[in-house]
Amino acid sequence: MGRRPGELPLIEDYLGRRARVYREERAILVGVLPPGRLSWEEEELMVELEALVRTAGVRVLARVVQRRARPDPATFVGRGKVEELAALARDLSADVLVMGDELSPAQARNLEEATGLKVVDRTQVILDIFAQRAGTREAELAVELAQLEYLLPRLRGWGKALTDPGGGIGTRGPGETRLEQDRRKVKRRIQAIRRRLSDADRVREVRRKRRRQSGVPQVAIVGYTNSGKSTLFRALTGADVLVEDKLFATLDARVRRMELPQGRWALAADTVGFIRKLPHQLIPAFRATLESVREADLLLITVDASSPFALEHLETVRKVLAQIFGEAQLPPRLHVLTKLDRVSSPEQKALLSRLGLEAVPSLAVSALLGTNMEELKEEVSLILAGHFARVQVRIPPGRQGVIPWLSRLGQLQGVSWKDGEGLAELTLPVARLGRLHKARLVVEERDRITS
Ligand SMILES: Nc1nc2c(ncn2[C@@H]2O[C@H](COP(=O)(O)OP(=O)(O)OP(=O)(O)O)[C@@H](O)[C@H]2O)c(=O)[nH]1
Ligand SMILES: [Mg+2]
Repeated sequence: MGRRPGELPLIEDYLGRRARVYREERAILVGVLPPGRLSWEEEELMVELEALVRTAGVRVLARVVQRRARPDPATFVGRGKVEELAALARDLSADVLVMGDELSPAQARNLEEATGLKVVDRTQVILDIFAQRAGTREAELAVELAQLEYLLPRLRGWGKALTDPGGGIGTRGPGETRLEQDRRKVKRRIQAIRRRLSDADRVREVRRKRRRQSGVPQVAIVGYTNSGKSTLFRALTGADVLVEDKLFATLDARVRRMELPQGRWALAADTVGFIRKLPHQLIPAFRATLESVREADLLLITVDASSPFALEHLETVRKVLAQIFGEAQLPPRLHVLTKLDRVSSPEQKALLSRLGLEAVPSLAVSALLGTNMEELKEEVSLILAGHFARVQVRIPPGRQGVIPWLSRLGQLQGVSWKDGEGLAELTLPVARLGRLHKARLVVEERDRITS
């Protein structure tokens, strides 16, 4: 991101190489779990952490899980484990410990001092991925804000590093300690970013209102990260969006028109992937996604049917949706079981049929090969049928000029002419019917389907 003169340095300038993970680094992953839990919890923690770390580009050498009732307040893992980690890191020539949860500033500092290794937590890894991937100015600002909020309470914790000579960031005012000055600068920058983001919010608000007023139903594609949302979005809308076998390939909500059978259509939104325990600092960065989810008339929930953890991912998605909607009622949902072409083993097939037994209706597709995509569109069209009306519009002699307008208003299925008078068959959003009446056109509703 291009920094303007006078703007505050990035988080890296404060924390040095502690701020981020780097491609050439070699990592040991460390998690703490309560004793005797199910293996899925371990998988959930460690597999996801490994995927995150790999997405950030770092090599994973080992995973270490300690079973204890709760993390040690001073060093996260127990004292004995600290020694063990230091020895393991020496053996493997590892240089960074990646922790499975967010550490307190003191825990991170103590652990670093005790092991002589760099210590990075899950939040930092996620922030790092977001920073690498932010593609719009708004996303960049939201990520920077999250980083600064993470940094602020840690300025004290990293006191030693900051007072090291050479790590300088500007001169000190009289009577002001370096720490106070840093904190003030960070806070000022946080305020400035918040102001700029609220401008962006206003722009988005206008766009959102316009979409709502258009009366065109909105479909949000949501799901666990890497479940195939963008691939499905591309297949449904023809839009050219980034698809990658990485977590958080998509960072902002994109909206495109999606054509449906029976002359219907919808506005589809691709969204940021859900994961378990998203760092709270990142919630503003998810705002665009959250809004398109809340506004949706239909949620297409993608589930990677080829993943052995498909049911668990679905559970995570369900929890995130419950958080987003709170007391409000969820819109209609459809589970789209993706990557059908990869489902081949008996275990995978068994899982696929279990997924089909969920309370929410489902359809298995391969967006990559196009399998069942027409069926999916049919299904979506059916669910959204209530948003559309099919009408006949009488076009009085001399008013042929309205035809281009009609075809912008809806899908024009055809016009027949008799004695200079036209009869247009039109499918349009119910919310637009009033515009026909306003244009003083005589309308006969054909088959308004309500579902
Ligand atoms: N074989 C197969 N691979 C698929 C299919 N759909 C998606 N993929 C692959 O799965 C990976 C993730 O796909 P994306 O569409 O980027 O997933 P996403 O849910 O948008 O991911 P994030 O934006 O990172 O949360 C990519 O490597 C895709 O090529 C499918 O139907 N079949
Ligand atoms: Mg995506």
